[in-house]
Amino acid sequence: MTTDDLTLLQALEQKVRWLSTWTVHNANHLRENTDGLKVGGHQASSASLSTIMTALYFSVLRPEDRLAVKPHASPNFHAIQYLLGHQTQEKLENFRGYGGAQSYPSRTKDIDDVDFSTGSVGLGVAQTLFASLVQDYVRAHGWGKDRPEGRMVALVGDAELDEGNVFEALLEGWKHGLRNTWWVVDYNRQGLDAVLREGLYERFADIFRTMGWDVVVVKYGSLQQAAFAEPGGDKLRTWIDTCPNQEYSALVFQGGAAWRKRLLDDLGDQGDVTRLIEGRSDDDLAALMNNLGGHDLPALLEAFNAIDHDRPVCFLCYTVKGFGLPMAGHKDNHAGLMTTAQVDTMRESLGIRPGHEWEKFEGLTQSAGEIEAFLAAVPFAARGTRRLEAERVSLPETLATPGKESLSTQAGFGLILNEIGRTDSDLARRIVTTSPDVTVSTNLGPWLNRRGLFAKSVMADVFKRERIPSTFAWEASPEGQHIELGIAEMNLFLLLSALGLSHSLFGERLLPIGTLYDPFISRGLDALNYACYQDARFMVVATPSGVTLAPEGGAHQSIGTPLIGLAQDGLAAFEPAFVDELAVIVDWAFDYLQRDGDAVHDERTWLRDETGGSVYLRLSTRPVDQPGRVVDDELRQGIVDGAYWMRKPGPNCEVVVAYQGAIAPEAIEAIGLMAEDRRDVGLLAVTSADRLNAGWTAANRARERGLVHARCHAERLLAEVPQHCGIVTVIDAHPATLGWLGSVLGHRVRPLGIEHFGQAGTLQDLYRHYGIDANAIVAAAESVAPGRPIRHIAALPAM
Ligand SMILES: Cc1ncc(C[n+]2csc(CCOP(=O)(O)OP(=O)(O)O)c2C)c(N)n1
Ligand SMILES: [Mg+2]
Repeated sequence: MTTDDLTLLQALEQKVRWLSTWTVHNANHLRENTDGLKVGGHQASSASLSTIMTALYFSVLRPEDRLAVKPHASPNFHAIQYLLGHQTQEKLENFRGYGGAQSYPSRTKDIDDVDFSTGSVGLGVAQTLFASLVQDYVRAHGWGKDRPEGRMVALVGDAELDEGNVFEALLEGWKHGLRNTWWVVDYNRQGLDAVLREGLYERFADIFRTMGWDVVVVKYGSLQQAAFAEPGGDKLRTWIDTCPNQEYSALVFQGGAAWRKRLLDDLGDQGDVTRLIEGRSDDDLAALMNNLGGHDLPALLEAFNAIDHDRPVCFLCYTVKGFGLPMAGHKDNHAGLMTTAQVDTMRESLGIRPGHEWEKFEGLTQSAGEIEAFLAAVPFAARGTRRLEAERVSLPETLATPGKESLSTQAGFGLILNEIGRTDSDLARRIVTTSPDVTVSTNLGPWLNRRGLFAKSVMADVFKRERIPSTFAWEASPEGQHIELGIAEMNLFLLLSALGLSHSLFGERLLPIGTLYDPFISRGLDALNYACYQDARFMVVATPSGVTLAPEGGAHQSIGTPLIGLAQDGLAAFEPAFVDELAVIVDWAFDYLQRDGDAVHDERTWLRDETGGSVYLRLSTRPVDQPGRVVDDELRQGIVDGAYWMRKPGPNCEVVVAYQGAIAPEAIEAIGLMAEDRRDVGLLAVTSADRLNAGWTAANRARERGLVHARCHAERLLAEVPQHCGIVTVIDAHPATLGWLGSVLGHRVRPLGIEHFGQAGTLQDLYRHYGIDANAIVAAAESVAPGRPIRHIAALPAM
C-alpha cells in the first residue's frame, strides 16, 4: 500500500465514523416513542469498529467474502455501502425509520447487500462458521468451483462472546475441520451495561487455540509501537499491559491532561519514560494512549494481510468504545448520544460545512476524482452486488406414499426420504440432511445408509469393516449428504440457516432437512427465528411430539410447538396424521422452499405462497392405521391448504370434530361413538392450523380494505357447517392452536388439548388424563351441542 493510499484510507476511516455518527444523530427524532437507549448504542459501538471495518471493506476483503457485522455497527456498514454507492442518502436519512436503513443489518430489509443479518448477539457470529462449512460442502460435491473460495468473516463484539451458542459452534467447527473463517473481535472491553471483567482476552485466546484457531492479538497501534522503541518505552508498555480495563477506559474518557497526571504519578521520576511523556502535548499524549491496535490502520492491515493460510483465525483487536467521540471510554456510553453541540464540534473539526453533512467528499483533502478512483477500485465491490442466484432443483411429479397399513408419520418420513435416496435424481443429489445426534431416532437411518455421511476426507465405519452387525453404516466421505452434529439445537438451526442460504451465498441450491425432537425446538428457537428472518430455506422435521410418546414423560413432551409453528413468520407448519398427507406435503415443500415470487395473496387461500419459505413438520412416532385411499387433486389441495373434510357434515349436523395430527384415531372413534345420538357429525382433518389461520387473517384484512368477496379456505370449509353446530377441536398440544376456528364464522367451540404436562404412562392413560381421548371428545361434543344424552360416554376422570 502506498503512503497516499494509506492517507486516503485514514480519511475514509474518519468519513465512516462521521457518517455513522451523523446518521444516528440525524435519526434522533425517531426517539420520540422509545427510551433512546438503542439509538445511543449505535454511536459508541460503531465508532469502536470503524477503523477495523475501514481496513476490511476498503482494502482486505474480496467479493467472494461474506460478513456478519456486530449489530450496533450497522451505521458503519450502511456508511461504507453508501460510500461504495450501494446505499442511498434517503435511506440513511431515514435510519431506523419506516422503509429506512435498518438499525441492525438485515438481509431481507436492507438494500445494501447484507450477507448475514445480525441483531440477536452471537448468532451472526456463529452463522459465519456454519456458512464456511456449507461452502466446503458445496465444493466437495463438485459445485461452484468456477468461483473463488471466500472467507466467512464475523465482526464480533467482545460481549457477544458471552453467548453460549458461540462456543457450541466453535466445537462443531473443530469437529468438521473448519477453514476460511475469520472472527475479528472488537475488544473494547465494554458491553451494554459496563466495562468487562479483567483478563478475558487470555480466556478467549485459550479457547480459540484449543479449538484449532490461530489467534492474532492486535493490541498496540503504530504510534504506540514507535513509542515503545523510544528510551523508556518498555516502561510505558508495561504500564499499559497492567492497567485495569476500567482505569484505562476512564482515562480515555478524561483525555490528555488526565493521562499526563496519571502517567507521571505512576511512572514519574524514572528518567527516560518521564521524557517520553513530557515530550508530548496533551493532545499527542491522548492520541498515543488511544492508539490501540484496533484503531490503527497500519497495524490492522499488517495483521490481516499476514494471513497466508485457510485455517480459522481469531483477531483480538484492542479498541475503545466510542473512539474519536466525546463519549469514548465512558462506561455508560452505550446509552450515550452526542449532543448537537458535540456533533457541531466534530463536524467543524472535519471541515464539513453545515448542510453538507451527507456529501461524500466534503472536508477531505484529496480531490473527488482521486477518492472516486480509489472507491471504484475497492476489491470488495469489484463485482457489484454480491448476492447470487441458483437454478431451481427439478422435482418429480409426485412422491409415492409408502404402502403400509399402519405407520407413524415419522416412519413414513423415513420411507419417503429413503425412496428419494434410491434414485439418482436432481432432487436426491441436492437434499442435505442434518441432525443433532438424533439421526437414527428420528428415522434418517435408511437415508444415511444410502447417501452417506459428509466429511472432508473418507472415514470408514469400523463396525462395518470388522463385520460387526449393525443397522447403520456410518461411512463418511466428501460425497456424503448427511451432516452429523453434536447435541446442540442452536447449531442445528444455524447450520440449516447457512445451508438454506447456499443459493444466495454460493450460487448453488441445496434442499436442507433437519430432524430433531419436537420439544427441543425451544432450545434453538432464537436461531430458528434468526434463520427465518434471513429468509433461509429449509425443512425442520420434529418427532416425537406432544404427550404421544407417553412413557417418556414430561421432559420429552412438547405442548407449545404448534403455537410456535403458527406464530413463526417465514415458516409454514404442518402436522399431518396420515402418511399419504405427508407425501403430499413433502412434495409441495420441496417446491415451496425454492420459490421467490412476489408477496401477493393467492385469491383462493389468501396465502402468500409465491414468496416461498421454510417448512416445519410436526410428526409423531405413533403408528396409525392408514386410510389407503386415492389422493385426488381436491384432497391434495385441501392437505396443502391446511384442512379437508374427512367426513362432511350432513344437513342435520349438530356437532363437528376438528383434529390435527396423531390424535386422529381418537377423533374418528369419537365420531363413531356419538353416531347414534348425533346425526351427520362432521370430521375436519386439519393438516396445518398455521396456514388455515394465516389465510383467515389475510382474508379479513382484504375485506377490511374493500375486497368484499375475499374468502379463505377455513371460511369455505366452515360455511358447510350449520350455524347452530358446535365444534370440538382436539390436538395433542395446546388447545389454542385450533380454538380460534370458532371465530371464523361464529360457531361455538370447545377446544381440547394439553395445558399441563409431565405425566408418564401408556398412551391411553395420558389421553384419558389430559382429556383428549375419544370419551373426552364425546363429552365435549355433548356440552357444545346439547340435546339427547350421548349413550356411549363414560365418566370423565376427576380433575
Ligand atoms: C441475544 C441478545 N441479548 C441482548 C441483546 C441486547 N444487546 C445489544 S448490544 C449488547 C452488548 C453488546 O456488547 P458488545 O458485543 O461488546 O458490543 P459493543 O457494545 O461493545 O459495541 C446487548 C446486551 C441483544 N441484542 N441480543
Ligand atoms: Mg464490547
